[in-house]
Amino acid sequence: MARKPKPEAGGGAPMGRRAMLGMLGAGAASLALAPPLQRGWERFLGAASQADSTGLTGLLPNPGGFRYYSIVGSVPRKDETDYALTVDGLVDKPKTYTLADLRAMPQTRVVADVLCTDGWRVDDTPFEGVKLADILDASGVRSSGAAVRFTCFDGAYTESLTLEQARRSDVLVALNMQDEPLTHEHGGPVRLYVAPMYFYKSAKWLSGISVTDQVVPGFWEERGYAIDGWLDGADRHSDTA
Ligand SMILES: Nc1nc2c(c(=O)[nH]1)N[C@H]1C(S)=C(S)[C@@H](COP(=O)(O)O)O[C@H]1N2
Ligand SMILES: [Mo]
Repeated sequence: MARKPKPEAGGGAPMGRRAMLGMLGAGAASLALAPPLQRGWERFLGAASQADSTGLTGLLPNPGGFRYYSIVGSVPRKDETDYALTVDGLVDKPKTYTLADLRAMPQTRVVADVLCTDGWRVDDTPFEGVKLADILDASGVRSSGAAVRFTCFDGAYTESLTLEQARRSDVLVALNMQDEPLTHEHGGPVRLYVAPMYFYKSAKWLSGISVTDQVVPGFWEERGYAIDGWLDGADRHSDTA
């Protein structure tokens, strides 16, 4: 599948009809190639046609909200009673964290612009949680470790980072978004948040962190997305935590 179209500049600006039709075309192309997204696109287009007789209003840049993405139709709900985050792979001290464990660790707040490759953005969004670097440090990463693989309790989505990327201070195991506990729809109770990269890197419903000896491409990366999902202008060499 081709890479999703690049985001429009300037979030709230009206989009020309040509651009809207271009997005429709891109959507139709991904329908053919990515069946799991089809339901999402149908809901999306359905909502658009309800909102406006042209059927295109919903494709305008979102004035302030997020769109929900899930590659699967339903995801189990988890809370403090049954949530678990497993850290394993090339580490000396594998560990399983409860939500209470994560809440008891030092919390970091990062405010940055969220951008999806589909063209919507939400500027200045606060996320808060535990630095992934702290979790990696506590696990005793072996010298053979070079990358991190993320798995999710939706049972399907995966993501990856190099160890160097994973140790940045703007990469969080996030518990809060917009200063509220992460909702189920946004990947709660715990999601990954990779501030300097496109939002597909920020795996929702995070359940596993595994240190690997090389990058294992994630769900979208196996389908043509860049493994390094840097945003334009991101400082790729930001100091580590
Ligand atoms: N588990 C899981 N994580 C995911 C996705 C997904 O489908 N499943 N979609 C990704 C994409 S493409 C985007 S844009 C964001 C959307 O996050 P939101 O639903 O909170 O807006 O989640 C990312 N993380
Ligand atoms: Mo996305």
